[in-house]
Amino acid sequence: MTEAGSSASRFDVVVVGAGLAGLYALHRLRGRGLAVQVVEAAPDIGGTWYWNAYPGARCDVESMDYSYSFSPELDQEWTWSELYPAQPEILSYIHHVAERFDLRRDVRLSTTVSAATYDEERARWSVVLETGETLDAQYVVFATGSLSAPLDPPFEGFETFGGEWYQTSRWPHEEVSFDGRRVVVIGTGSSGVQSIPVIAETAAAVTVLQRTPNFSIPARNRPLDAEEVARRKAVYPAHRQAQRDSPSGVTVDVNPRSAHTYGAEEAQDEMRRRWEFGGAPIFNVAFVDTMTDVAANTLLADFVRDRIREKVSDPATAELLIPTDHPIAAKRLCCDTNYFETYNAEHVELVDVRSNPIRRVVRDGVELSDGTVHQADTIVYAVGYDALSGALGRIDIRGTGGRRLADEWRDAGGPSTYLGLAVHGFPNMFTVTGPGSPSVLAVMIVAIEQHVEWIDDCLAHLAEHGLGVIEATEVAQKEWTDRVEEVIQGTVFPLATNSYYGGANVPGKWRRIPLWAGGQKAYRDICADVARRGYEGFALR
Ligand code: N01
Repeated sequence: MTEAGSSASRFDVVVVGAGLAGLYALHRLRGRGLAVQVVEAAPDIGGTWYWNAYPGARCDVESMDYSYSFSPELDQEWTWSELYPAQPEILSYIHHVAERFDLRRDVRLSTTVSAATYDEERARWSVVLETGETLDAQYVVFATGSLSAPLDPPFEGFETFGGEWYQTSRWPHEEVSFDGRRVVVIGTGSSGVQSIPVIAETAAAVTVLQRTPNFSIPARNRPLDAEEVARRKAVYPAHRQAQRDSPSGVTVDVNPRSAHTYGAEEAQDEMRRRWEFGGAPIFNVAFVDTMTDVAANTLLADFVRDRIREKVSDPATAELLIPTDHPIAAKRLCCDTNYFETYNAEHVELVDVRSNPIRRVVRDGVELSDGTVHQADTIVYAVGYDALSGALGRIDIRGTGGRRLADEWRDAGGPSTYLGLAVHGFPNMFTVTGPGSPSVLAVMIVAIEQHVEWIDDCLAHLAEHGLGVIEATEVAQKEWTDRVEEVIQGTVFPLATNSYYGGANVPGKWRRIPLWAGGQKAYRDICADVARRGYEGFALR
């Protein structure tokens, strides 16, 4: 193994990305004496939680669940202030972890990786930086995130706008004021749903240009009091294990009963109880068959539709806000604070740009197809990401025989991986929460820890057995990709035909859902079995 510091550009492992995944990979792999270099494009660590500093940005998983579980001491010493953590608090937590485990010294910030090429003769990767430098490594770990390749404003003329404009996915770290401003917001996914109510608190006028409405569940966020925190901390280790043993990474009350076993009133009571409790994780498991049975799903969707009608005073606005084109939770379920209520304010207007699409951005606002111009001082774009494979696709990754990862996946009609961890033809390369794993269907930090620990164990196994190369076999990759597809086809996810889960939001992108929908725990067990059987499905040498 390479000695740390023996050569400035030679490492055992290069990790791309210094978000929650890359930082944990650094901690684990360095802890075993490997020379690790993390490369991060942003000016600071944090990944998603660095970039998404938009007003209202908050995690939709409870803070005491959405944090690293690898250190019981860390669990005890850090105290969250709110049930659902806001972006600044998560970023502070990440900074704390980096200081506590002395991570920053092996992270290179403001450095973009442009290419990575596998040299078969040397069995090593050359990781090329935008600076022109090359890092040489035995292994490369892409901790690049599932929702990290932002889409630019997709409108002609966006750069000609005379006012200020922002992207939720690349929010500046300086104060942005909406005071007295006319703000146009484009996009009503999770980012729009979270930011619109906060922007409306100070803006003079807010115009939301909505193409597709989304389901959203009230977060019912609140401060955490000392007693509750102490109570939870007392059972933290057992709670962490329960998270790992759960279907999605959180220990919510999963209803084991089918919606079909309920009488009408009893079903309403069950859904009402979950709605009042708040948060998306408990709501989409209201019935065991919510995600597999259209009628069960419709029952839940109709319940939310009725709640939207109750919340929004103007019936026409309410109808516009009600999703009708996809099953509930088949696109990522949003979680909000006062989202629907915001449309009751006099200065907030909802405009349907499905029937009258955005034509272009002009100097003083946004012009629709019928010629209407919505005047703006500020435009906020919350238009989403080239998800799941986008960050990997933006790097020129070449494996054996010069094969390009992006071309392989394009030609295969979508990402093809083994376990979402490795790709045939790309030896010694790992992806953390890659396509083909539970990824965005699981609580991300739980999924991250599982992947990083699996990779760490794998590298230990190779070292112990005097091996230096690992590659997914073509057969194992095909079988896994088929299995992922088979599982997703047994769910309602494919009925959401315009979801980023299936690549629909990026013109020309693959159209399949490369997500393991069989549950986080089942997936974890499969990965553990693969390792136990001597890394079955991988060729080792
Ligand atoms: O992105 P999105 P996001 N004209 O893709 C609209 C995570 N996240 O950043 O649906 C008009 O969901 C587009 O409309 P349509 C979470 O996993 C989590 O909001 O394509 N509109 C849609 O409304 C989430 O799912 C948290 O018709 C256009 C919006 O832009 C994921 O990140 C918070 C348009 C994009 O929505 C992505 O969420 C934030 C056009 N030409 C994010 N192009 C939490 O933890 C796009 N749109 C709570």
